[in-house]
Amino acid sequence: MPATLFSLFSQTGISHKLIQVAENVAAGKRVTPEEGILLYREGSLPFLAVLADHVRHRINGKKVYFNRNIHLEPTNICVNHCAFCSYRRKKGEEGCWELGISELVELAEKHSRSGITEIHVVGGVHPDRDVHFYAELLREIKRILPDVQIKAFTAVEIDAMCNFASMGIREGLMLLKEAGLVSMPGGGAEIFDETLRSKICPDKTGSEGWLNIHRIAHQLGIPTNSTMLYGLLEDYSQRIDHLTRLRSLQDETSGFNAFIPLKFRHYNNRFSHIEEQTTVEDLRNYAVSRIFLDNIPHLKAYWPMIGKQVAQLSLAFGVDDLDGTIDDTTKIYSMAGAEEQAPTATTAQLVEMIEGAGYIAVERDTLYREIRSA
Ligand code: V47
Ligand code: SF4
Repeated sequence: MPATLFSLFSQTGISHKLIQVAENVAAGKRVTPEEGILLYREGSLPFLAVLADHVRHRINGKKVYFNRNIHLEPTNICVNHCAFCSYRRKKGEEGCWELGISELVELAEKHSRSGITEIHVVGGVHPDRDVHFYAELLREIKRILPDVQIKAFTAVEIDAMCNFASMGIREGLMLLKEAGLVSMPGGGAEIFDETLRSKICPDKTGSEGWLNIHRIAHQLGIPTNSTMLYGLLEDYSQRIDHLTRLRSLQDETSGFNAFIPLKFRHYNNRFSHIEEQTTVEDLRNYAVSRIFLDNIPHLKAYWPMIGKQVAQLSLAFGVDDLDGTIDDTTKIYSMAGAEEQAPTATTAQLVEMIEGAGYIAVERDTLYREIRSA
């Protein structure tokens, strides 16, 4: 770190240990788990902002990516019982839905008129829908919209749909890839710490299972995203444990495109009594994630979860991806109490958010190939 910045930090009463971490980061060295915990515990908002912005510049310059996308949520009927979920319903319960293939394709076609390049498919684990059903869905979408890229199914959904068809994960993923899957979203990771995981999502795919499904996807040439659910009972060392496991897998495969911190929203679920994290803590979390995950190229702020204003602010804390236009097609976060009850952003709005914060807006496709710079 240049001497001027070093002396600036020492004048603000920041500990010698933290300044040492800053020097290492400035020199391009990897942050250890112990240093990661220190950043979470002691790093002030402006200190973390400077370091995270430094790392984001090294990896992405001043570019901020977005895409034109919609979500398709085939069903919210789910065999699992995650205690933080506000979305899941039992079969026949009020508020449940299950859309058939033709209804889903009709929805996709309707939204395609706005020029989307990506469809993100994600939903509950429906007990009667296996990998053959979902492969057929992808084939039908591709038949009608051959140019649209499909990012679909969390590792948890893949695990269950293959299991229901008595098919191995590798075989199932190959079938889905053949049917049109180009990428997988990062959901279902929650928090890897096994003790906490067994409290918040006891019947979900385990941590090692989640990581292994992503490993197999990467080996098959299917890039994926990664997430961490935060603000729900975990401590900083459990967050760093989670990030360390992601970083190790990325060292092995290089298959993760993006990391998306998912803020626990507490409306209408079994953890409603837990206060949500503050905006300052959200921004600190983006920054530490950017500093720690030196090998995952993109850090995404998912604005339907966090709101457009905080998403714009997050750009100063290492974020370089604002997801997409969405067009009011997802219910996961509106049902959990997010500010965005009908999440929609125009391309112009996303560009304005990015340029307004002093960055360069770049429209991307699902695989982060640049479509156009504003
Ligand atoms: O796995 C559910 C989370 C995830 C709540 O890859 C909750 O581009 C907070 O993974 N509070 C699914 N989080 C969504 C997801 C995602 C979203 C956007 C983009 C991408 C991507 C992936 O939603 C679940 C779970 O971690 N979730 N309920 C809640 N109350
Ligand atoms: Fe089902 Fe996903 Fe909700 Fe868990 S978070 S209950 S897997 S829909």
